[in-house]
Order: sequence, then C-alpha cells, then structure tokens
Amino acid sequence: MPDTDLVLVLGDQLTPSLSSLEAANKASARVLMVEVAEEATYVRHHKKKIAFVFSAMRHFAAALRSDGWMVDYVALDDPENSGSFTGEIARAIDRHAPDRIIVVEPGEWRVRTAMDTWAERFGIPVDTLEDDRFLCSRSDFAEWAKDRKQLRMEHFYREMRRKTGLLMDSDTPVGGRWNFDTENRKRADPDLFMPAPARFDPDATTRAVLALVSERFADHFGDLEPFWFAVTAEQAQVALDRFIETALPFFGDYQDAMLENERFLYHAVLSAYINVGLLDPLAICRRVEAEYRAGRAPLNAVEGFIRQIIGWREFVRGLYWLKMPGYVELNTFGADRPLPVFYWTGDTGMACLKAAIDQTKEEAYAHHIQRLMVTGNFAMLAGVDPKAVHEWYLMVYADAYEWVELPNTLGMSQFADGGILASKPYAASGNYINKMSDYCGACRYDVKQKIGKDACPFNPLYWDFLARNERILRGNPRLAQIYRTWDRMSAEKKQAYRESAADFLDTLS
Ligand code: FAD
Ligand code: DLZ
Ligand code: SF4
Repeated sequence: MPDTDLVLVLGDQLTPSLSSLEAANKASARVLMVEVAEEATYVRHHKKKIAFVFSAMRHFAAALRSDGWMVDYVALDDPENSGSFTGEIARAIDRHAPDRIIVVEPGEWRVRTAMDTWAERFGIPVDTLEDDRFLCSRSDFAEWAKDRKQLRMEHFYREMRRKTGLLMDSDTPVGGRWNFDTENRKRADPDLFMPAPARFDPDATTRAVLALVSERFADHFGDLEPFWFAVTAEQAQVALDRFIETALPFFGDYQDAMLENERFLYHAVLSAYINVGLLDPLAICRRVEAEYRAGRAPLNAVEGFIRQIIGWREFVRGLYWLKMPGYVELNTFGADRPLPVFYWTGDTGMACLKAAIDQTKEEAYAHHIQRLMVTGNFAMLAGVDPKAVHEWYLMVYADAYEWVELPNTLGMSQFADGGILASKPYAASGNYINKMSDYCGACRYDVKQKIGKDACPFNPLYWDFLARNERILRGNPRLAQIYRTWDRMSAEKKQAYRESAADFLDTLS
C-alpha cells in the first residue's frame, strides 16, 4: 500500500503547482479543503471577500478533481463541519488515517501557530513546506536583513531585480535607473480614457456561495452584490490581459492620482487574485516586461508596476515574518483613539474619506493612494489606535491577508513601527489630496482654509500630529524642513492649529 498523504490546501493556496501538491502522490493522496467559520470570523471579513475566497476554493477543488486528485471538500454548511482548520484535520485523520500531513506554510502567524501544534497533537508527521510562490524565502529575507541597520525596500528591490533579471541589461538596470517614481505623480483628468477591470457574471457555483454568505454573514461589513470578481485562474488571466491591454501603459503616470468617479483608474485590480494564487506574480512581471520590450508600454509604467510586485510585495512579506509576533503590538505614537464610526458607515462630510469608504463598502477594493493617503493618513493624523486601523484594513479588502496588510497598515500608513518599514510618516495636509484628486471641489470643507470649523480637517490635524509627536519625529532628517516651518510660526498660529484640531477631534467621539 502506498503511503497516504493528507494535503491541506488553504483558501489562499489555489495554485496547481503548489509545493504540497508537487510533493504528494496523486494516486493515493487526499487533498483537504475546508470552508471554516474561524477563518471568516477571526476578523469579520467583508462579505465580498468571503464569497470570493469560498467560490475560488470551490472552483479550484473542481479543477483538482478533473486533474485526477481525490479531494475532500468541506463546505461551510456541512452539518459535521467543526469550524476550524485544526478540527477539520482531526476529522480528516479519522476518515483516512494518513501517514503524514503535507501543507504549505500559511500566510498568517495565527495559522502557523495552530499548525505547529498538529504533529504532537495528532501523532503524525507534518511536513510544512516553503511557499515557493514568493521569490524571496523567509530565510533568504532574514539573511538579507541580517546586519543591516535599516531595512529599505529600495535596496531589497535591486536585489530582486538582479535575482530575476527583470528589466536588467546584464548588470545594469534598463534605462540607467532603478526607479522612475518621480515620473509617476501626475494628476488625472476625468476626461481621460478610463479603462475598467474585467467583470465576470457569477456562475451556479458562485451563486450558491452568494446565497450562503448572504445568510451566514448578513451582519458583516460590505455589499455582497454586484459580485463580479474572477474566481478561476482562467478568468483571472482574462482580467490580467485586460489590464495589460488597456491600463498598463498609463499605470505609472497616474499611479498616485485619485478621482471621485473613477474607482480603479489605471490600477491592475489583481491583488486579490495574486494573493490567493490564481495568478503567478513572477509570470505577471515577465509579461509586463515583454510589453516594454515590444514597445507597447513605457518604462515608467512597467518599472513602477514590477517594483510593486517584486519590491513592495516581497519586502512586506519578508518583514512580516521577520518581525512577528511583536510587530502587531507596535504603537510608536501611543495612539489610542477608537476608529471613527464613519469608517463603517461612510457617514462623513469629508468627501475624500466618504468616497474611499463608500467604494470600499461596495467593491472591497480601494487603490493604494486611497488606502495610504486618505483613510490611512487620516487615522494616523487623528491618533487612532493602530491595531484598530489594522483590523479594519484586514476586514474590508478582498486582497487582505495579514502578511501583506499588517506591514502596509501598521508600518507604511501609520508609522506605528517607528520607521522599521518607512523612512518617514506618510502624513499630508489637504493640499496633497487636492493636488492629486478632484475630491475637494464638492467637499463640505474648504481645503484652502487652515483653521476653523469649515477648514479641511486634514490641515489642522497635520500640524497637530507633528506637534503632538515632536519628541519622536523632530530628529527625522526627512522632516527637518517641516519642523523649520513649524518653528517659524507664531505662538498664536500654532495655538490656533492645535485648538482647531482639538475641536474637530471632539466631534469624532
Ligand atoms: P496596483 O496598484 O495595480 O499594483 C499592482 C500590484 O502590485 C498589486 O496587485 C499588488 O500585488 C502589488 N502591490 C502594490 N503595492 C503593494 C504594496 N504596498 N504591498 C504589497 N503589494 C503591493 N495589498 C494587498 O495585497 N493586501 C492588503 O491587505 C493590502 N493592504 C494595504 C493596506 C494599506 C494601509 C496600504 C497603504 C496598502 C495596502 N496594500 C495591500 C497594498 C496596495 O494598496 C494593494 O496591493 C493595491 O491597492 C491592490 O490593488 P491593485 O491590484 O489595483 O494594485
Ligand atoms: C480568508 C479566508 C476565508 C474567509 N475563509 C477561508 C476558509 O474557510 N478556508 C480556508 O482554507 N481559507 C480561508 N481563508 C483564507 C485563510 O484565512 C488563509 O489561508 C490564512 O489566513 C493563512 O494565510
Ligand atoms: Fe478631503 Fe479636505 Fe479635500 Fe474635503 S477638503 S475632500 S476633507 S482633503
């Protein structure tokens, strides 16, 4: 009798070449896939995110079966469903008496901690394999980070360019520079041609999932329908093709732009698909590079896009595993304000926040600058508890898994790690949002006013944040110029900013 392997495939491991599947014997192995309440509720995920993961899981299980695998699929409404990975492993062991469990390392510390108990608890060997869908393994990242005083994405990114050969002419970067970010800060004009991400009609499998989610998670945040996400690798390829054909050439120019009526602009809207494994990040980058080489997309777009994937995406993942479990507890500014209720309702007069939150509710998506410079910036300036901010981002976006969400939120957007990830806080007044968007025109607040009840709240909050956290931030060389401006202000002006900020913050509680 051949050994029986039990191969647990998680909801963000929907890749046919997954190392656990490659390691198993198809003829005798049992693949286990489980929809469990614990995963949907450890934070109360957006309804659309749950539906996306369940539907993609069901389609992946069907594809594995067609490929000859024996798959045990436990649906959420299976009366025997124990509700957790550990409980479902126990039940599968009772059913199949496997000789070993094979699993790919999970994306979240929380799940890893549970998995690490299984060998002892069940008395069966557990092979936890590396997730080779990432370019940089956890140990390679730790090696890179070792002995460095500062961990900076830009240095890491250059290593990844060399490692992959992407946009390299032998040893030198194509175009003579590693980074073309300075060319990627144009304001978008609503009259420009706007592409749209590919949308897919729900099939019978997705419709069954939508009914289940609507019944079981009715009280979770977010709109379940319309549901148009890709849920198979084939559909995700169509979405990728659409992005490459229609949006990639402009991705760089308008990467930091925001428009009230354009939710996606020239962004890829592929992160949810990449993060569950429907698309391969390296293959995407190779295709994008080919567009540049064929003269169909400019270098600033292609370099910018590739940097997000082999640079930022890999960097935040390495940092997450290097710094957990302590990272989630960091709170450099000691911020303790509860998350304002309008993050759930969208009920605010601030047009930029309202647009970002309303679209998050409807789409389970907001693009990077909305996440960083609108909802993130506001929470940091207002002194919101970074853990509450982190939990919000983890819940509300379809692409959110702690390995990627936590460093982006707690590190990049809240600077709660004191500068482990970013060299300075991404703090900005209303002027930045006005420059990069068309939100301010229709806002109840006046972006030009600095203080008072009609002033854009970002304006006094910006100075109040810098004054409040002066002890921590003044020594940062990248903020020296800003603190010189603060120092030149009269005592009355400083006082007026601080009082205006306090008056506004009072309205939040
Ligand atoms: P595009 O803007 O088109 O970028 C292309 C791809 O690059 C993305 O699909 C993604 O795979 C990758 N990418 C871009 N920026 C980043 C980044 N900073 N970190 C990692 N990958 C990146 N991304 C997630 O995938 N999951 C999250 O939970 C998440 N939470 C975030 C929270 C905050 C506060 C911030 C500021 C950013 C967060 N990001 C997260 C990063 C980024 O905002 C999203 O990856 C991006 O908005 C996804 O949309 P897109 O596919 O249209 O990306
Ligand atoms: C996000 C998610 C949800 C909502 N549900 C499930 C599930 O029922 N079963 C599953 O295997 N995975 C799910 N996931 C993805 C997991 O949360 C993810 O695999 C872990 O957080 C590890 O990264
Ligand atoms: Fe946002 Fe201020 Fe502009 Fe209103 S005025 S949209 S609050 S930046």
